Amino acid sequence: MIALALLLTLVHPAAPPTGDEATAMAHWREASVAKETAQVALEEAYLRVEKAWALWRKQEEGREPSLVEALSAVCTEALAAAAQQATPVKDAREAKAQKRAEQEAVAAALRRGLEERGVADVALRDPFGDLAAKEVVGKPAADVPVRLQAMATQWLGATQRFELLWNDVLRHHCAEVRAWTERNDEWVAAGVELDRAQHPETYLPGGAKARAGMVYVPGGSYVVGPSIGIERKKKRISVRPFMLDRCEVSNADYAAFLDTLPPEQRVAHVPRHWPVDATGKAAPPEELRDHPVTMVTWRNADAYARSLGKRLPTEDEWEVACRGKDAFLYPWGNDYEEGRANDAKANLGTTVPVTAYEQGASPFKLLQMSGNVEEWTASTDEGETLVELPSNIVAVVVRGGHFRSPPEYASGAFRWVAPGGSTREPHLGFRCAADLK
Ligand SMILES: [Ca+2]
Repeated sequence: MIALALLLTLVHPAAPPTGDEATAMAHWREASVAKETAQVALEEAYLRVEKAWALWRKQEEGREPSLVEALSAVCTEALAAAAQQATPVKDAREAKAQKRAEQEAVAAALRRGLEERGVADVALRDPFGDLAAKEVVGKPAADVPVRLQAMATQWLGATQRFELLWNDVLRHHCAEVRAWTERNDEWVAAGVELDRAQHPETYLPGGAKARAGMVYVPGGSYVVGPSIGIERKKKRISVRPFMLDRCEVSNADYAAFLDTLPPEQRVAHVPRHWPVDATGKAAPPEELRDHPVTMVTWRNADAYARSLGKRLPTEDEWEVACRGKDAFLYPWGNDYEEGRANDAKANLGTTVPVTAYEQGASPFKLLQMSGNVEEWTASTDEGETLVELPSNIVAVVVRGGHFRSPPEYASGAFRWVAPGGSTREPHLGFRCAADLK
């Protein structure tokens, strides 16, 4: 069945990329290459600095004078020279500038001191110099050795691991890391642009991404009807913008919902054909995990939607999402085309995965608005929106037809009803809507 669905997909190959898509793809490729180059540079920098650090530690073992003594001497000298050059300051701004100049002079002296001790790698030498200068400038001269000792211990301590030094200190001061972060940001931005070009329907006005797995359906004026089945006249309606699940809710999605319920609540929501183990845990047959959930009542569907902060779509919302601004008869247009939906003509006699039949997508890129399983809505035949089901026999509108429906019954025009509290069918499922925040 899956193989057949895949075969059918081949009948309608994907369209070549549009100009915008091609530009976005070119950006994405360019940014991907830049990021990979930066990644290599970063890895090289890490290894180089780690090597320099290991050498530094080794050289400093038992060396006389110790590193701290040597750097303390350099530091004290630089501080004394800075003190001699200091002039009286008029205000806080001048005091700040003088302190900064002093820090720079001490940092430069420390860098020279480190170079004399064999530390040549700038990624290691410069941050130590800069951070140590900040530690000692403006503090009593007698504290210099203690403060340098504390820093040197952090950098050179026997138990110090290089990755901690790198992550906690060096990476914030390392040019390679900054370059890598910039390349990474570019790569992410290019990916978003590519996604936006390929899937504009998953973005809300203003640029935010719609909820995962949902598409944006713009609000406004639409024509619905005329309908067959349970008839409804043609009319113009207005809907608020909303989001709708791109696919029917799958068995795997529904199983995840059941897992969140305590056992006493779960039992009311388990589709009857699912095996239940001794602990009360229910799971769909493995080969049907990506097929639509079926044998669920309106209450089950409603509970699922609520668990995710979603809701069932009204009949009007469902219809405009299926038929689009042009009020097509079928999701893809006004003419029936075999191979675009899992309906009776497909002759499969059962469901297919919820992501199949991309070639049957609606104008808003929703899948299987025609066929596979028909879908619960939140509306009664009279057009009332159900917040809850007042009784089991309330007739709820179901739309879209299913795998045994002839084409006209799997069209956007066909509507039917089913008692919401008691109907469980192997050809009836649902998808969820959500409001824009
Ligand atoms: Ca469907």
